[in-house]
Amino acid sequence: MSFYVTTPIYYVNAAPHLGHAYTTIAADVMARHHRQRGEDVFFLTGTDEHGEPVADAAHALGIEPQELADRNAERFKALAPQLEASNDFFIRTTDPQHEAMVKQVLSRVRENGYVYEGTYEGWYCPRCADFKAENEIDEDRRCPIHHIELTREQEENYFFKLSAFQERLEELYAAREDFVVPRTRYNEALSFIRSGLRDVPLTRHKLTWGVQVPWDPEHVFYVWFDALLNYYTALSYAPSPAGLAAGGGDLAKRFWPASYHLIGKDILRFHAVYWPALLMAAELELPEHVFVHGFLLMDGEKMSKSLGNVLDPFAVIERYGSDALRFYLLRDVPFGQDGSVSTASFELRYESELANEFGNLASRTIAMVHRYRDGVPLALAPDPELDDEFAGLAQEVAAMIDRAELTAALDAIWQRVRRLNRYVEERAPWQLAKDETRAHELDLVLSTLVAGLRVLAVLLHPYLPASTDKLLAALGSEDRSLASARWDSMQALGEPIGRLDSLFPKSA
Ligand code: ME8
Repeated sequence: MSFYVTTPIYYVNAAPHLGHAYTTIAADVMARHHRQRGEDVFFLTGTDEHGEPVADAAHALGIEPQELADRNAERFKALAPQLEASNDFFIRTTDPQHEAMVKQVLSRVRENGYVYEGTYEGWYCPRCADFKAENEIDEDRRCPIHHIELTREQEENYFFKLSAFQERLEELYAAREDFVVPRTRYNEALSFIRSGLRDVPLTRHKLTWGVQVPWDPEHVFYVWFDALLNYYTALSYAPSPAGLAAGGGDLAKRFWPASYHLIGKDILRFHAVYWPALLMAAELELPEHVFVHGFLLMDGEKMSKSLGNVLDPFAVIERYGSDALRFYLLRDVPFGQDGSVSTASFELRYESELANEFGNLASRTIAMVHRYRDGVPLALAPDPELDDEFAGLAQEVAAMIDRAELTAALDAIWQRVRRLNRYVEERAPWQLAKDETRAHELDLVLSTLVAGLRVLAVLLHPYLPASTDKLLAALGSEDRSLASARWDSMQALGEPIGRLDSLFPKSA
């Protein structure tokens, strides 16, 4: 089994912000979960460095686009490890291997008859690097996303014959109802297709900052075609990730087509319409799923670098740690929908859930095993009273993550965190410890808590990699595999457990 997950490649016209961190975190949760299943995983992220948004930002700063790209690509690259993102490769679209492969694939698209010369005229947003359809434009001719004035552009271009794929795209959507998820986004993409596809510019000749068109060096490829192809080109030169290596070193054989492209709803049309059409034109296999998440909102507006209302993920991580940020974003904003984020709701989740519910459960369990049993829980099967809630949990979570329901899966796990907290309260081990005749009951409760914590730590590992590593180490368990989180095979190891510092200190 192989699993290939991608994030969008981010524009280097400015520094990374929380919105970028969000998609990267979500993709990382999926990648880590699939590795826990023993699958051969490839997780790709990177930067989109060509096109007008980058060229304009560089000129505004009085520097060359390459210099700006180098500067900001470093910041995006640095963000990944700070988020604990386990990406296998970081692609930059200025990588010469990427550029060479873009030329090769788009030349094939032309040889296959899907490219022609023509004149394009339309309303253009330089920040989106996109022409807007008439029905997207409001009366004052502003970009619905950036609120800047659109410009009327007319250009001699090469065109991509998107219209030739009208029927095949409709067939694709009819045959594969989970090609785009969630459903609302599928419907949106399908209605765009049904409204009639028009050909789109494939090249630009007013710009020089891009991948040169091999059959006409006066032109560069329109940035979106160069960018979308990253998902494919990366596999031609990324180093092989450690893994099962089925199919040898050829990553395209091992991982293509992608299992999931994760994207925000702002770039739906490119991924749900242009991308499959382009792949058909290049005779490449289509991805299994495009998952479209919503926007993180602050004060009701989409956070974006151009609007300036950004919340700095670096600052949040420095104070609370990356796990807290990962947890908050996937817990508080239902994955797939828009959601507001704020420091107040962040602090509430941190205190009430991470510190009080999970952190406390872990530290009091470990403290009780030390206090009452000198740090050695008995090797007993866990209390059958919890079977209903814990047996089958790993499979339930896996099924949800298969559908990219990351918030629902986290919620299912969290209900069991709460269940285990209730179990402690109901059984009151501190009372049992006072009565020698109830020693066996106490052993059962302690073994059950240790087993329950191990299940929770393994299942939470993709969401909270740093703190669950500490917890599993304290529990004496090196195993992170999903199989090790099966309740029916679970028992305390009968080995001494370690000590644990507070996982989520309140004074953070
Ligand atoms: O569009 N909420 O790059 P980009 C949630 N280079 N997610 C957000 C967000 C927010 N407020 N803001 C950004 C591009 N994102 C192109 C992509 S792909 C072949 C080329 C995330 O830097 C979300 O994933 O504008 C969104 O789709 C992406 O960042 C846009 O990043």
